[in-house]
Amino acid sequence: MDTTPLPIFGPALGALLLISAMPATRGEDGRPASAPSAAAAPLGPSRDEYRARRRALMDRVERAEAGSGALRAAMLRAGSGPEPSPGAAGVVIVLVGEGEQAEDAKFHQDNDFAYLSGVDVPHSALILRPESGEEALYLPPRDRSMDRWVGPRIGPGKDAAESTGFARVESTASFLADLFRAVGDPRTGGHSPAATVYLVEPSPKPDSTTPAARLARLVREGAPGGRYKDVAPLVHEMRKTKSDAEADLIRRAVAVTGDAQREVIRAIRPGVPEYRLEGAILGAFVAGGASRAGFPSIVGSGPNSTVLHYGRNSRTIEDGDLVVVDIGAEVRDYTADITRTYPANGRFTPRQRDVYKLVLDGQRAAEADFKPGVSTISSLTRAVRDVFRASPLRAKDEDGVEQSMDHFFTHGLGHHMGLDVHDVGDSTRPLNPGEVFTIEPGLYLAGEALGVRIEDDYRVTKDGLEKLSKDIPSDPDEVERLIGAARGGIPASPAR
Ligand SMILES: [Mn+2]
Repeated sequence: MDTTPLPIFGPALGALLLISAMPATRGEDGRPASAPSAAAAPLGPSRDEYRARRRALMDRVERAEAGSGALRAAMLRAGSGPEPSPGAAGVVIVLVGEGEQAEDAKFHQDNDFAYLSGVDVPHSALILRPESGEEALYLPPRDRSMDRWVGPRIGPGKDAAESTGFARVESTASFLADLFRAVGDPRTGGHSPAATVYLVEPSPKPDSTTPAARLARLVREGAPGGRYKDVAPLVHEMRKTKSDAEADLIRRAVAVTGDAQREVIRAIRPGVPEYRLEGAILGAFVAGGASRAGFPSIVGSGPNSTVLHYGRNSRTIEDGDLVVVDIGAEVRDYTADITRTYPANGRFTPRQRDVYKLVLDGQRAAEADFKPGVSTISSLTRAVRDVFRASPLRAKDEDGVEQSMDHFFTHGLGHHMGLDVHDVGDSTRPLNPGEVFTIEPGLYLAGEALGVRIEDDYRVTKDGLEKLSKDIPSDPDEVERLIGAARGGIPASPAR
């Protein structure tokens, strides 16, 4: 490392070492080293889009500051405010990416950092200056001996500026010096009236060890005069609305997840362990170009079909079981989330079919009820609950008491989806064009070892909903036909 820590960093040297330019010790996942260039990556946002996101974030921060800026000017006019000192900065936005991760994990960039940069190199950072529009990306210096282990990564310099679209790409070795130059005058030990600093986790909880928390502690210690604010809500508000390029990545993730559901249809039958289906699912993900599963795959048969987040996938599927398969491929950080419920032997029993059709009716009611800019996930939940309550079907609860079916819908109807499978977004706020979310009603009759969940992914348009997963069959007749066809028309067990 060619940088000398400034004196104020003394007490925080440990943190500095953690977030500064550590040599990479293990590789990324073999995808091109971040560079979101249009030529190299036909799918996904362009570097112009990433640059526009950073500009939009700076605009949001400026608007948020407009009030407090006006106040400061008024205080100065009244003679009650502090004299701004030379070197005291205005507003600074700082984010750090993920560091190296465990040996057994593929590198996964922090979602907010990925959203603003498109860069998936460990130990990256960025500084944005809203007033001037300046932006800089910081990358670990290139290390040729490390390149032999993990392959070439982009490093500081003109090439990375070209491929990422950042105005400047510097070495992480100069990150802290640049940061404190922006945040406050280090000659005063950071005690000058320093900048307003927008950070992720600006007031970290004592037990938080994320790179963002370590950065916040370091900056606060070095520049105690700064005003520290949370940038995450502003980024999350932006992340909620998906661009066309993001929607294309989600469509790809949905398509690969559909391939995996088709593999389940081919492999499912009594006598097969749940994990064999999980193997088929993960195989389809990788074969389809997904980087990984966006969340642990749920393959729950029989009694496990009623366990909402079942994940052991260790039971052997039995004749007469329903099997809940809740899975999502992740493509360039974007995750799909699709659940289908299958009869293990290829035929629903009359009772299973009744419950299945009610769940499907609930989902269709939510689709029909949807109005862009008006509906919320909460309002759709109520619509589905009404359908379940109105059904003549009944089942017994844990105490043996007969209940209407709404009693057995024991989770939320859906959630936003994107970089996170449970993405940023509020279930009580109206869903507007560009937002992507799931509708996943379910009924869980533990006493009958009978669980059904049907989950699809939707993008809000100005007229209504685009069902992204419409090509993945959920109609019960179609599901039976497909399982039968996969077996060459031979039922796995005598029809009942
Ligand atoms: Mn879900």
